[in-house]
Amino acid sequence: MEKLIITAAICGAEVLKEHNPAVPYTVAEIVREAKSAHEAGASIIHLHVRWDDGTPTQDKGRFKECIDAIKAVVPDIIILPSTGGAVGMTNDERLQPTELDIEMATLDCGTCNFGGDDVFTNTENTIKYFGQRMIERGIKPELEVFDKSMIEMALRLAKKGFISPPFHFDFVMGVNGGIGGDIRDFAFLRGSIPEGATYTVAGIGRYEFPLAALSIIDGGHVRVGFEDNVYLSRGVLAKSNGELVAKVVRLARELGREIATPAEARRILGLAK
Ligand code: KMH
Ligand code: ZN
Repeated sequence: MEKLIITAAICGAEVLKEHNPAVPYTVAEIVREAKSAHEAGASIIHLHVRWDDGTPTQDKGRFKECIDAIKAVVPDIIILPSTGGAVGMTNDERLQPTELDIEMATLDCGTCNFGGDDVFTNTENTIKYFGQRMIERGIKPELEVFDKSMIEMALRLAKKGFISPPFHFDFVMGVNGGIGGDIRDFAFLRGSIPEGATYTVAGIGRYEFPLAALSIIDGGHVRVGFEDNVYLSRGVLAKSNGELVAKVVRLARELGREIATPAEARRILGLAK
């Protein structure tokens, strides 16, 4: 079995300091959280950025500032910017980080309710547009799927040339509007991706660590972080993203799975560098 790639989703667009005071907004806070996650064992940082007041932005300059600042402290880490941004942003607003020198980016493969009146919109034409951009820029997409139909959408668009193999999926499970986070949900998604594809699992809220354990056993990879969950255990806020990553490392060690370095993650994912 390959070593375990741990992605830290350190910031997100929706989670606030009101949920956990350690949620990063400023560049310095984002660097602090990326460093803590890297030191604990993360090889990928899934990056959203904010203005200093916490407002989510896809501003290219802000992304560059954050990426440069992270790379100055942890030069080898893989940065995986979001092209999802926040609910309600336009496609071109969302695509700004793809204008930078990045190895990977998220590619959201369908529309999903996000609670209340929020709808995270990704039409077929949006997915084609984003996929095409990533092919042109040599950026490997992480295929974000919030439901099983989104795997089918990704594979259909791959046949039409908008997404290139080898595929790397992120099963985002337990979103209010997407697939649940139980074992049968995991098995359904896991059994629906093609042979040779890699995947990571991002369990939302209380699903984070049970799904991490399943993925560790199954040979998949794991995403944790404040974007998905702010608790280390029931009622106990994590002090940092590093604490969440460290818990995955402990689970992996107990289950006999080694942790991938960024260089090993690049090899496993077929990244050029
Ligand atoms: N914040 C969500 C609306 C991604 O990063 O691509 C979208 C999201 C997915 O977080
Ligand atoms: Zn995200």
